[in-house]
Amino acid sequence: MRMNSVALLVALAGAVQAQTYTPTAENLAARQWFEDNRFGMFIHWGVYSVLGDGEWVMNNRKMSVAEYEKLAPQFDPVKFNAAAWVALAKSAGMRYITFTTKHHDGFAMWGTKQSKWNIVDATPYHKDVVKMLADECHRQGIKLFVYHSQLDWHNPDYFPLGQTGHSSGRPPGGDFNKYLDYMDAQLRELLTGYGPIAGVWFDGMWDKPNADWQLERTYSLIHSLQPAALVGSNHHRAPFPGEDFQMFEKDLPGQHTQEFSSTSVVGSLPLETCDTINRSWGYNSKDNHYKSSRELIQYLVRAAGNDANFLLNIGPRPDGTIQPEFVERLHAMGAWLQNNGDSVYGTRGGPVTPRNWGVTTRKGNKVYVHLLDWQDEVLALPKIDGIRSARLFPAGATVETQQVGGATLLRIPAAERDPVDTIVELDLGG
Ligand code: JFZ
Repeated sequence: MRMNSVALLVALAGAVQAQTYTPTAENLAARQWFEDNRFGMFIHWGVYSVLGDGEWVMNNRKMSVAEYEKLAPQFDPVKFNAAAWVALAKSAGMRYITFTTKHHDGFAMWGTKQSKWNIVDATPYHKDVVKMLADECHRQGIKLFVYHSQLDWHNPDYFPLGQTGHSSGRPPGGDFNKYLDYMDAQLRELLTGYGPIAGVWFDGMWDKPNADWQLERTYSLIHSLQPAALVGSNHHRAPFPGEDFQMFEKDLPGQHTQEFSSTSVVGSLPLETCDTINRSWGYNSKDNHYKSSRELIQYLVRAAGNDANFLLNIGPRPDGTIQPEFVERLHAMGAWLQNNGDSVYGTRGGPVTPRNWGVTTRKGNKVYVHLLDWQDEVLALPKIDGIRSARLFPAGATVETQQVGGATLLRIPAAERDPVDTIVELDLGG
């Protein structure tokens, strides 16, 4: 009787184990690196950039594959300068780049051998920009993640169709398993020919949420080729086994400000949230709704206070240049991080949960209180014990604190407040 239940338990544990993904030590170290570095550059760039109307233009304008393929001969980014792009990311204080290797239009930004629908074979440029970018990232010490769309509006084997891509004119009857083989073969190329890849940022599974994506097969392929590569997917659901970070789009974790993330749950993996500088991911020549540098810096700080990274997007122009409105804001963020970065990099979400007035971050025995939107002289926090000193960061002026009942009061005269972020560093000693 007893033996039987033990045997049952062993069998159950085995079954659970089969579905449990155990990250390697180097993967766990990479997760820590990811959380410590907090700020990355998202780049949406592809043949769609030619039309200057965002990365969804094929679907939005109901273009057929044949019509859309005419964009490739027009995509000739002669001014693309990988060194300058990577240097721009670094000057913004960004520590990694997530690049669209393949978006929903299926176009490969590297010289894939799986299809001629790629930048080397189908454009007059004939160069492998993923290779150029990867080499430059490695040279300048920035990590490279690859964005990869599981949704594909171009490949005839992406069938049955999901919620999008219905005007592409592909004949019905493709073989989805063949498509998944194709995707894995492309991922194998990216994970073997381009040096260390920091991670894979999947997107598009939401197009066919109930299809058998064979995630375990794809995820274990990635981890077998590069164990430290962090897998994440923009599916807006709780993480699946084999994923190493969880992402939120245009949303701080758990805030549910976007309709598509209303059901997302914050799990225990490292978190990342992404957003745009204007309102477009891919280059959009008419979109001039730029966020201010202040808003972008505050978003980065709020992300850190929510224990999340911030992946901020640029959509370069089709000639390979980056518009001045983006460059200007990135430089402003970099300048701010030069002075204040110690309160962001290497931190985790702090002891006070995010509030309307701002957030807290922590690192070792230091707590950083970030006042982002606070007009009054005194701020009351839930009581923080053991404060040895409180000072403005980085300037150093002492901040008066007072413990009153269940609260810790900070007094910051108006003259000492910073319109972007007033940072108070609390030293908890110990
Ligand atoms: C996706 C892409 O479609 C978009 O082009 C861009 O790359 C962005 C970063 O990711 O956008 C999404 C993904 C999921 C939903 C909405 C937009 N969704 O689930 O509603």
